[in-house]
Amino acid sequence: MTIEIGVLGYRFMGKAHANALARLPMFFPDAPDVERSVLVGRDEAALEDAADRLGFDSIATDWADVVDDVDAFYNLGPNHIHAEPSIAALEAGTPVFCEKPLAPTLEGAEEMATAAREAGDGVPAGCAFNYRFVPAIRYAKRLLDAGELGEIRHARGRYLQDWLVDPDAPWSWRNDEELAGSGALGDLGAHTVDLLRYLVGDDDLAGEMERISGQLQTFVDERQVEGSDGETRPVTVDDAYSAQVAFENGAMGTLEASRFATGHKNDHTIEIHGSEGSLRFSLERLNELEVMRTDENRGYETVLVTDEDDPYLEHWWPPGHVIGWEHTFVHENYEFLQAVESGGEFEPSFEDGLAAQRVLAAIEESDENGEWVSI
Ligand code: SOE
Repeated sequence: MTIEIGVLGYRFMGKAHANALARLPMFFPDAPDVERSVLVGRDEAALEDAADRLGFDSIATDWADVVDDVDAFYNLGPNHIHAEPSIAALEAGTPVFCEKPLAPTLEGAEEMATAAREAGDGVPAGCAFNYRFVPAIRYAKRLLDAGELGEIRHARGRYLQDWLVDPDAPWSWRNDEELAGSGALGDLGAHTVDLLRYLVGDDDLAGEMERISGQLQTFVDERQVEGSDGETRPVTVDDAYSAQVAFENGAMGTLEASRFATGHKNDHTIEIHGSEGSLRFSLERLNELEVMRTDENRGYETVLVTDEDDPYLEHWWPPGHVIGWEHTFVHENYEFLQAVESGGEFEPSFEDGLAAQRVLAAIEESDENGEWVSI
């Protein structure tokens, strides 16, 4: 079976996923055969050029003409267009892979998760939290699931970038509540919430996030419109957020993200402390996992996660020949397309996307009322 894919969106995420689809046949020969069938967008000229560059057979300017005609629909557009096309595809029985966060609002995420439930088990609906597919994160999950860190006491995640530090950096859809829903909270915090749920959210570890207290901050409240003659638009979302979390099983959590963390380009770090040991991960050193075991008490040791028996690595290069950010998209596409071919489950699903959205909404509510909020 050749899976014909329709993709909405051809900028940053369009390129990341098109690159991943192009790499699959060479590095994952057991992956399903895939055709980059149709690229969807509004600007026909830009679309033609992107389709040519990204290897698509055709273009369409209306997603409604596509969602019922392909074997899988990728929604890689800005957050405000995640819901309607994805729901239409699911109602047509077409599997959907949607970029994160699932939606700008909790209501939108609930509607999308309902559509996925109603589409039934044979129609995978995935939320593209690509950091679950970093080999070092999979290695961390193996340690945690084996109980090697013991009782989880602390889970900490922060995602620091600095691309908006310059007040002259132009306005974009990521700065607008209508288009994005939130700022660093949804764009970056969604990743961290999902990753902590993936790593320690099981009942025998920290469990789900139960209560949260958080704050949002906007440092620069208007930005110039690129290419305009001095026109500005308001920034109606957060530039940064921080939160503290109470997990079901008593563990404590801290979360933060910023677009103003000078000196940090794409620094997503996770730290887990348990009764038997700890682990530390940084996206800026994504081939490594730092692990500390109390019974050896030698402090943190750096594990280079590039051996052939490490997750996904047998598909790439010999040990030590490190991989990068883009490879996480190859891994998540490999898993999603196998689910499409088999009509099976894919995680993270729309349920996971909704679970993350509930945490984001609780942080927004806590920021508004200044109190702890139950999730
Ligand atoms: C923000 O700049 C961003 O592109 C996020 O939207 C992505 O999800 C993240 O992986 C990298 O940074």
